[in-house]
Amino acid sequence: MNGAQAVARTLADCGVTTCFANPGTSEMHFVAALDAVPELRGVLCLFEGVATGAADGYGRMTGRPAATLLHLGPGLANGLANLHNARRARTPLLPIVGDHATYHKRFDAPLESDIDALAGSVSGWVRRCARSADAGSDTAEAVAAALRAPGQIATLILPADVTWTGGAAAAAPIAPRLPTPVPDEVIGQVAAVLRGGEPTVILLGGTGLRRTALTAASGVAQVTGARLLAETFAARHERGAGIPPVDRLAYLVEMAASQLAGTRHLILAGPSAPVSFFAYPDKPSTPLPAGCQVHVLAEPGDDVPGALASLADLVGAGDAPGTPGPPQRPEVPDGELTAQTAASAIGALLPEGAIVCDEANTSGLWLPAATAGAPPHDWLSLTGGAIGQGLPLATGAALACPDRPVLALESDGSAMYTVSALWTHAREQLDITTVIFSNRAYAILTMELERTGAPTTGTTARSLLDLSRPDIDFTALAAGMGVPASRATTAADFAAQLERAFAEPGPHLIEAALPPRG
Ligand SMILES: Cc1ncc(C[n+]2csc(CCOP(=O)(O)OP(=O)(O)O)c2C)c(N)n1
Repeated sequence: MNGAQAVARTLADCGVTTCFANPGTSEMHFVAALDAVPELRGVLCLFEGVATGAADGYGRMTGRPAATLLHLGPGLANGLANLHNARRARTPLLPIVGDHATYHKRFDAPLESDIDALAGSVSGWVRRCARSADAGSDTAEAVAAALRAPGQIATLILPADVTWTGGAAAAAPIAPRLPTPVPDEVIGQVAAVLRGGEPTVILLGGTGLRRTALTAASGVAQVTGARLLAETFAARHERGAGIPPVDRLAYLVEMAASQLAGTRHLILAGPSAPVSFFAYPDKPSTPLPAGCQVHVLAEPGDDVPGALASLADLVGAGDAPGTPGPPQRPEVPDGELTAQTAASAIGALLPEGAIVCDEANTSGLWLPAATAGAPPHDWLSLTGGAIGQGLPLATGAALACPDRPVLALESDGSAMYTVSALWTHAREQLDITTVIFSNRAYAILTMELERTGAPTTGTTARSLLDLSRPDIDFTALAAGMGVPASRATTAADFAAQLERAFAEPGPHLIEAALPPRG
């Protein structure tokens, strides 16, 4: 067995069954090894940012890492923004980065670069495989590292000669570190805070936003009077009818501050303490009111649902069912197509079990309310603020859950970063409905221009935030990559096209022509 075969065999034996790949010369032996290991499915992505974003979506939905095959430093660099989002999501993910043969590196060939430095910027674990005899065991360690609770990026750098040299062997899986149980003492301290009766918010994040955790948290809120909020950009939030609803902490720091006004105690169940996304002149860096005490019930690597369940028992909410959200959908809208009427159509038609990949940005303002009472679904957000995530994320979610419909909600500017994901949607015939909110602007930045206090009247500045001249024809882009596409100009059109896309298997794209915001 050569090193590449040992890596591929070990991945499959460790339960890694998908590899999002954009290979080059140094990865040819790994590419060839995939034919010898049919349990490991290679999925071609036409840009590395698609491969890494897809692995993020896959990992969020399965709890298991996908591998990505990336070509030396430049390939990894192209994938870094979505690896950054995956790091923020705490997704288990296993980039395999090919490198020059060990003896070739000293010649400083054109693709030579500092892969270790690039990998280190997003990875919790990095290993450069030194010889083919180690390829299997290094791979098994990488899988265990990726799975280490709560999940992290574990990067394996694979020199070309390691892949083609024989004498390698597959290695057995290694048990990863599981979520840590929260000590009774900590749960007791948090229960005491809740019993104190002062205004308290429980901020839920990570695995605290799954159904069982939400039910326990909702019981705690019912019995103690604490309020629940969800972190602003959750990796995966289970929501919809029958699941206790939780509002998200707002993106804008002054709105988040008003949600938290008067709070004396903030209890963290999964997330870090909230901060403002950016600094602005004259605005605070944190939305927490002065004097608010922060208590950590559970850190991201802890057993967050378990801690909430124990807390519910301790405060006498063990049998309380929580307050599940009622089934409630908006009417199918009529009239002008706006972000608001589009949200109503989505709320009216969202299929049960849908996985929503949300990169709608400013067009997404009305989505949470419109979909709160839709049948149960998962909501995946832009965790790290690096746009260009939504279409790749949907790719991975669809491959992870082939029996569930996926809805990618994309704003036009963000879609263009990784638009080649549509080609993979078509090639793999993924059941993804993509909605492009086409407002022909970087609309959020027109708001941010004002919020930062920068002068707003310059025509050059305005033109850098405007996506017209020329208008982007997303139906033509989609058709060119094999995805059936249509354009909606009224709310009724949009609803009809959405209904059709949900009813037919395979990928579809709908360009929602919104009033221009440029
Ligand atoms: C990787 C990356 N590059 C640039 C940015 C800066 N940025 C933030 S929002 C934005 C424009 C978003 O426009 P669009 O996706 O059309 O959404 P809209 O604001 O119109 O709702 C840009 C360029 C970013 N967040 N991430």
